[in-house]
Amino acid sequence: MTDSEAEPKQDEGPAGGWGSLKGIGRVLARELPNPAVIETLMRQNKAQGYMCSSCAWGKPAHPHAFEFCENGAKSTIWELTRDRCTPAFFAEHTVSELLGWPDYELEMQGRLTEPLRYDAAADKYVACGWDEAFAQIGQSLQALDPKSVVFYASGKAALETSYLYALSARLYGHNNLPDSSNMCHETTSVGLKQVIGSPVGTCVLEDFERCDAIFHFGQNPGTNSPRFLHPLQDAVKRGCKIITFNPVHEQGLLRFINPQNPAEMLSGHATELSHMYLQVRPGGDIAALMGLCKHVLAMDDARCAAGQPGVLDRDFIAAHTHGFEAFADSARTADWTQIERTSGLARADLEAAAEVYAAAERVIGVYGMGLTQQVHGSQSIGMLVNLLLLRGNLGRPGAGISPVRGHSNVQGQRTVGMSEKPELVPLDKLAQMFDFEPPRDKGLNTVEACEGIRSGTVQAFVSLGGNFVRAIPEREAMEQAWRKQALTVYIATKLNRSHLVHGRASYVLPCLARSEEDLQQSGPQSVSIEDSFSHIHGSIGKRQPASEHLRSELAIVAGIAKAMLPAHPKWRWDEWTADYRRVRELIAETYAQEFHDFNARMFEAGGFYRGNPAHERIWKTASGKAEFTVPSVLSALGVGDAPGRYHLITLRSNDQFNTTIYGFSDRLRGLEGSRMILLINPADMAREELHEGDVVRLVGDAGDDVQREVAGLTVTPFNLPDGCLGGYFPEMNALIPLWYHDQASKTPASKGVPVRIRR
Ligand SMILES: Nc1nc2c(c(=O)[nH]1)N[C@H]1C(S)=C(S)[C@@H](COP(=O)(O)OP(=O)(O)OC[C@H]3O[C@@H](n4cnc5c(=O)[nH]c(N)nc54)[C@H](O)[C@@H]3O)O[C@H]1N2
Ligand SMILES: Nc1nc2c(c(=O)[nH]1)N[C@H]1C(S)=C(S)[C@@H](COP(=O)(O)OP(=O)(O)OC[C@H]3O[C@@H](n4cnc5c(=O)[nH]c(N)nc54)[C@H](O)[C@@H]3O)O[C@H]1N2
Ligand SMILES: [Mo]
Repeated sequence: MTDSEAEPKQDEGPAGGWGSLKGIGRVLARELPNPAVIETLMRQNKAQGYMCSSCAWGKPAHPHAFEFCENGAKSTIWELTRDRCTPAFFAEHTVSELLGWPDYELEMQGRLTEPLRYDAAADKYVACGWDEAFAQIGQSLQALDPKSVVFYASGKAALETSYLYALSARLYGHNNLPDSSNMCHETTSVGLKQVIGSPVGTCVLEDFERCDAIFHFGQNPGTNSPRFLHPLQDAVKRGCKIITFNPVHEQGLLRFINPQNPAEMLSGHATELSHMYLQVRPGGDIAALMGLCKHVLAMDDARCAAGQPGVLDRDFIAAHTHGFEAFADSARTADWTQIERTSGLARADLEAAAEVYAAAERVIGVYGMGLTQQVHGSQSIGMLVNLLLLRGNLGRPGAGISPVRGHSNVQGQRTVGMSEKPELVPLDKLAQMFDFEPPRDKGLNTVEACEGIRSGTVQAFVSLGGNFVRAIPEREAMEQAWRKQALTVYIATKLNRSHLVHGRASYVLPCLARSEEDLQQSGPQSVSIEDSFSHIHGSIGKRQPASEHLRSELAIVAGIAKAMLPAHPKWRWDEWTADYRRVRELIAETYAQEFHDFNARMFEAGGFYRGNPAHERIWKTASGKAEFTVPSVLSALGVGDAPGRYHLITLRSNDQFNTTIYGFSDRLRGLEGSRMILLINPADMAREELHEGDVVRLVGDAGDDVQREVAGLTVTPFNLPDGCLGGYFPEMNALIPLWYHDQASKTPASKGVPVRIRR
């Protein structure tokens, strides 16, 4: 095949449809879970049910018969697999040997069954009892300076567990509480808070039933939040227009067949989702939004000059915002040539999109990692807010801003105190409730924790879920530095690479999954989580645990806390473990406004709303108003264009959940069989004299003289903007410099990574 014949891979039929059922079937056939998994799936995301452990999409008060998606089903089946990773497995394999295994094979060993301790002499993990593990971890932590210890959480653990985990860190003496949010929506927590005073989205699920237009930036619902496709489809059917900005033609934003609708399934009739699909360049969103705002202002000027009603919501701007004039000046003077070059979009398209915006009474701005994982991601969010403010599209029904969160409880963990920022936590209240002097200094976030591990100031890492070593940037250097730590502790369901890149002493503590029955002294326990729309839901696990030796995440957190801290009459670890209602009472006492009557309300259909001042047009910003901001740059990229330089975006396939690889079928993008691929458009292929199937390396091009490389990538033609490459997360993480992060929040900039292609 010649270059000109290289067919970009794409368009594998609509999202949803039969493909999603096949996807579930494949995982079912391989994992052979307990047949009772069906009962769990039927209860998934319903009141009194089990809250899916995949993404954080909202759970409606009136659910579908099957309120789960392909990926939610995969996640549940993956938890309830019959495979077991027992001490016998570790007796057969040294850690050095397992380090050579692919991530996929590690997790495929199945559920961890017993607590494990690293035995350096044998270079193996060996079984150890819970008492021994807790005692040794407690002793080691007592010997360390608390400020040199990090307590990380992946965003899955429940509110009850997260509250106790953060509390235990503060009782011990640090605020080093990064969670996966630091790699994800921290840009929202910081950037959105600066401009509207709220660190989370203002929308509730019902807003999607009323909006007239959705401006959708850098979020991929087909893969990452498939239940979002239902409200999107319903919206389009009632005439709502979706305008999408994404460098990749994601199927989930183009076409959808609802697998719950027999007529659609049989006829194959898909709903066209996006009214306009604008293939923005990586990091081009600030420019694109500037173009939209510029045209809205121009339309307003023209109408006012003609004596017609304007386009802007002047009453809202006057009453609720600050900084309008400065922003309007910057948009009016912005240069279309620069906007077109930076965004990669034509002025006519941006003007047409702006006209949709101006004609819509109610608009929602949706975004995901395409905006947050950029060096100037906070400014992109500021620009999206600017656009919404122009017509008062915040804090009223059918309008607002909607960051789509990742892990099922990542937003909730921040709500109940998992934060390295002491000012976000009611420390005085905690001091009074638990009779101690909390640490008041700022703790370490993800990037700072990594810096500390490299410099040696961080000595121990405790991990509540997740696969931190694999999720962070700068893989080579970080793995080397990781091993210098005195202690690593991993609370996990399955084996992953982080467990193998361990400290001098290391423990892997196996926990119950959310779908499993959690029996404590007072009986079966339930837990709770918060979704993307700030609604709190109770969740009950009913499946038989994967092993009799497992403990709940909460019991493990309490076990470590008890061993590491002195005894104190107010620190009732055993009592809290025996009955999680006691923990919810603590949460309700700490956060009375949001969580009053927590135990009584936790199973309300659709969840209970913990509220959001910006939703009520109360702006908790410095000025007391919503802020218009003037961006300092037009591109969100940290490193500009140069001959031979490409901007790599790291992508998720629909056959993975973060570092957990379910399989090698990226069905929605038509990519099958391998994750070691390099997506590139045919014009760039021709320029580089590359052919489909060539195997190349990517090298870092951040200009800091550090060698970064990923080799063995098969060239795959794909529909992308010029100068943009695509590759998979986490395989590409070695190419991302640790210092390459959002300027305001330090969220690693995993989209728009500067690289060059080498043979
Ligand atoms: N199946 C599955 N579901 C998941 C996950 C998973 O791994 N698998 N992960 C969960 C987690 S933790 C998270 S945070 C969410 C992540 O969900 P998303 O926010 O959807 O994150 P990504 O898939 O990383 O990237 C989203 C989109 O950004 C686009 N993009 C890249 N660069 C740019 C840019 O410069 N501008 C614009 N406008 N778009 C850009 C990409 O093409 C991609 O379609 O999903 C959650 N759900
Ligand atoms: N290049 C690049 N890097 C990225 C991203 C990107 O888009 N591109 N995305 C970033 C984002 S958004 C995120 S959120 C992070 C993800 O980073 P993490 O949240 O740290 O990683 P996960 O892959 O979600 O963690 C998977 C592991 O969690 C454990 N686990 C699963 N279920 C449970 C459970 O119920 N309890 C416990 N205790 N353990 C469990 C299993 O052992 C599994 O191996 O990665 C970030 N890194
Ligand atoms: Mo995430």
